[in-house]
Amino acid sequence: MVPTNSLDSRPAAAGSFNLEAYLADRRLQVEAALDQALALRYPETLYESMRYSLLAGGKRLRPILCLATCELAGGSLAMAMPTACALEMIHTMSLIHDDLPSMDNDDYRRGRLTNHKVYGDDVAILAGDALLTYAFEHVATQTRGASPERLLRVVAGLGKAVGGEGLVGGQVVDLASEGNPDVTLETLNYIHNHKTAALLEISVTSGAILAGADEEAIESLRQYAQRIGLAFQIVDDILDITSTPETLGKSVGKDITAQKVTYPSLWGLEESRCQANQLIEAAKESLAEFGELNQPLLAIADYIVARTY
Ligand code: GRG
Repeated sequence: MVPTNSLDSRPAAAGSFNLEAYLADRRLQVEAALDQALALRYPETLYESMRYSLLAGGKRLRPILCLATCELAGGSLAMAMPTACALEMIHTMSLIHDDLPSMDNDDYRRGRLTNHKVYGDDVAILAGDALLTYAFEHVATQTRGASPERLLRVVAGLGKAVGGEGLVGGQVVDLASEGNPDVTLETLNYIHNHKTAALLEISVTSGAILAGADEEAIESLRQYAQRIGLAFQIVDDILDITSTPETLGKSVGKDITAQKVTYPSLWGLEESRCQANQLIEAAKESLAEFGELNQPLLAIADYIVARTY
């Protein structure tokens, strides 16, 4: 049976798993928690700008992964929800900053005008800063039912995923590589392991850490996350070439215009799809020890390569 809206629903049993219903249910719960976590208040322009991007839709993949691994490890959705919301706040702030004229310079995101196009660069930068800092405050003050040691480990993991060893480091190397046709596969992997996979990794491991999973399980989940993380980025590069602005909700063809080396530019489209599929198969193998409880994570792995946006 597909889980319902209950805060403590368990993952569906093998063979009967309905990913579409599962994702829809989890998105609904994450949307409600995000809306509640970030009320409109003074100064209104700042909070409107934060809510504009945070509540603009998106796949909510990072929070859903965190909730899934918390359940997998025997925890509740309620226990992981503040971390799940924080992951989405961090992801959203990185999109706001990424879209700025001094970075990727995008006009559209999630099917609507980018934050700086509506609120101006100054407010967009500050909204990103406020979302980032609030994410940490929210996890630290709102998490219930996890020990202080586990909570501290999650907070430290979030910090590492965001900073110079994570998103920021990846973004700096990405910007420095623009227009350089000699970027190697090693550099490309560095960029995306940091820009994309690092946040997915803490999304996957944080839920399990909060629930008290043992180190072996956390390590298997880390391996799963690193593999889906790179596959996710390969698919992102493919969609930038093959999709439309209507489907993606943002500009397409950006990588070619910015003369970026991407997986398809190194390998071609067919080999890129093949590599993404291989990574997904390897990711699924990392979950063998979890038995039937691994159904949501297996299905999410398949979804990452099958997705159209
Ligand atoms: C984190 C302090 C700090 C600053 C930001 C701008 C920046 C540093 C990093 C860039 C990070 C970035 C934009 C990575 C790309 C990751 C990616 C593939 C995003 C698309 O994710 P989806 O498809 O988007 O899950 P939705 O809209 O569905 O949530």
